[in-house]
Formats: sequence, structure tokens, C-alpha cells
Amino acid sequence: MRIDLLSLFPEFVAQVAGHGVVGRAQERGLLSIHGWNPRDFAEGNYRRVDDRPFGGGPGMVMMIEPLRAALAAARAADPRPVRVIYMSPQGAPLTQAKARELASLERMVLLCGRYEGVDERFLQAEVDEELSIGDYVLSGGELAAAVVIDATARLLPGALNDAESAVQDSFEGEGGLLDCPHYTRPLEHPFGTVPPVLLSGNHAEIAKWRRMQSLGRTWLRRPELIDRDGLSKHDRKLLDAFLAGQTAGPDEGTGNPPGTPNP
Ligand code: 9D3
Repeated sequence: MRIDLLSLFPEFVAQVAGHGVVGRAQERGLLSIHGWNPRDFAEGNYRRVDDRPFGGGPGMVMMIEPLRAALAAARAADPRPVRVIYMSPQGAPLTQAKARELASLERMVLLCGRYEGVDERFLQAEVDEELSIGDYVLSGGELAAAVVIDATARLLPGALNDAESAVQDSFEGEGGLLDCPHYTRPLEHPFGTVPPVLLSGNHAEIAKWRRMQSLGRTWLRRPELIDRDGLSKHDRKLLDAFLAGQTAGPDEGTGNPPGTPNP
């Protein structure tokens, strides 16, 4: 996959994308990221990329021409058709399903706005879709583009190691439940004990406990992700057992999550 960034700070995004899974995907040749700075395509001594909004008001608006020229250069750098995405608070929310869709593309352009935004005529003429990463205010589209790149790159075939893929498969297979709690050494610590079931060696019981934790935490923390009536009979029993453990009284100081049987 090839990603072209249109940004006044393209090296900022490339920096974020140089580490971890995304960096490795680039090293493995699964992904290439190319930055284009509209400032390099701006005319005149001042190389203006923004101007005051018609109608007045605060802030500045990114001008059409530097963006148009930068996008034309990005398009011309590769013959394959490209999806042009504007990172914008007005966009559709990024979801895992959207990340999967984007990971299936051969190319995309991520346009990052600064100031108050981009001249609407450029968006109408050149942009295929707008994406937001959530309902909070950022200072520009660059961090949002980095999020899209991260979520997308890890879905490219070969980007993850076997261990990482196993985790991801189970997450996607669980239909969007939250993860269960995790523990590692030391076994004994002033902060609490480890749920005994995890030390039992009984893999069926461990899987059952983890599933119960995932169901219970999702129910408590993100109820909109779970449809109790849509659960299988088995899952409904696990959720009920979790919730019964919730109200069964103190955990006797173990600090274990609710639903963990005390020995
Ligand atoms: C304070 C400025 N706001 C005036 C009412 C509008 C505004 C303009 C530009 C708010 C944020 C931004 C910059 N944000 C992005 O470019 C952005 C973004 C975001 O802020 N939140 C979530 N997703 C995204 S994607 C791009």
C-alpha cells in the first residue's frame, strides 16, 4: 500500500509512522509513506498557503492552489487510482471496519488541515471522503492521519508477527468485546494477587474466565457494544455469573476482578 500525505508538517507524521508496527511494515515493503507539503507548491516570495475567510471571522483558511498542485504531484507519482481522504472534525468516525476497508486499497491520500480548515471548493472537487477520529478538538489533521496510518498498516498482510496476529484474530473474532485483564510476574506483589484460575493449567477454565471478564467489562464499561439478547446462551450464562460475582460482596482483599472465584 502507498500512502501520500498532504500536510504543512509531513515529517511529523512520517516520524510517528517510523516506529513499531508501521515502521516494520515499511521496512518489509508492505507500505510506503510519501509526504507532500503544499508550501513547496505555493507561489511568490511569501509562499502563502492560507488566507483570511470570506465573510470575516477568526482564523485562516487553506488556499486551493497550493493544495491542488501538491495533490496533482502526489497523483502523478504513481499511476494507480487513489482514494483522497480529508482528515476533518466533520468527517465520518474512524472505526475498525473503516480501517479494514482502507487496508484493502492500493493507495490513499490523507489530507491534513491546519488553521480553520480547507477552502470548501477544493473539498468538493478533489476529496472522496472525510474522516474524524473522534469528538474532541485537535490542532490539525496530522495526529489524526497518524492514527489512520497505524490502524490501517497493522491490517496489511504480513505486518504483524504470529503472536500479534493471534491476539488480533481473537479480538476480531470476539465481535468487538473489550479485552480481559492480563497478569505477569511476580506472582506475589503488594498490589494484589493473581486470579488463581490463571495458575491452574486448566486451559478450558482459563478461556472461560477470560471470556467472562471480556463480557463483564464490556457490559459495565461499554454497554453500547453488547446486546444481551444477541448473546449465545453460553455467553449469557458467563455474563450473569460475572454480574453475580460483582454483587457477591468483598473480594477478600485479593484485588482480583469481579467474577474471579476465591479459593
Ligand atoms: C477551534 C477551531 N474550531 C472552530 C469552531 C474548528 C476546528 C478547526 C480545525 C477544530 C479542529 C480543527 C483541527 N482538527 C482536525 O484537523 C481534525 C480532527 C479533530 O480535531 N478531531 C477529531 N478528528 C479530527 S480529523 C482532523
